[in-house]
Amino acid sequence: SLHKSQEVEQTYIMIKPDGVQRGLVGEIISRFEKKGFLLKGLKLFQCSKDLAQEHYKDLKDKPFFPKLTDYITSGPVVCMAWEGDGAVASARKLIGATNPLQAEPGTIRGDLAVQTGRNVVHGSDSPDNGKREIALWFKEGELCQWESVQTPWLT
Ligand code: FUP
Repeated sequence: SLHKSQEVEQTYIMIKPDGVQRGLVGEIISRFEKKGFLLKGLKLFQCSKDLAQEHYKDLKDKPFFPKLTDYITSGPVVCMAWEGDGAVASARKLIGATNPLQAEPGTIRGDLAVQTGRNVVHGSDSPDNGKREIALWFKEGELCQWESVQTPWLT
């Protein structure tokens, strides 16, 4: 079934509406692909307010929560599931700090964004949230079980 291959860590990465609008989809996907993680799911998707609220439920009492869910639903996002040992923490490093002005050069947010409220990409903050978010954003059958022939060169 959908969430069986969980000996291997998976992270949910999402290009937010500003990343899609600004034509940064290829650039952002490319960074995870070049790093060497395995792409297990990918789709362009317009999400509902309900889904955005569920995704960010831990932040529901924050003052910026309504703006955040408006932003995430303002246009299509790109949903991705990436797999690999240590993928969650490594993806967070590739993404950079939440505030793009504090994100290091070389990170996605450090190179491509200026506003916390328009920080172009999301990445799960724990392996458990990786599982939870992939189950939330993808339906059964939308994830592919495959092995890259490059794997022996990467692990
Ligand atoms: P991150 O894990 O880096 O995405 O950061 P958080 O989970 O803390 O925040 C989720 C999203 O809420 C951020 F990507 C942007 C938004 N946010 C704000 O708009 N203002 C804030 O002060 C903090 C976060």
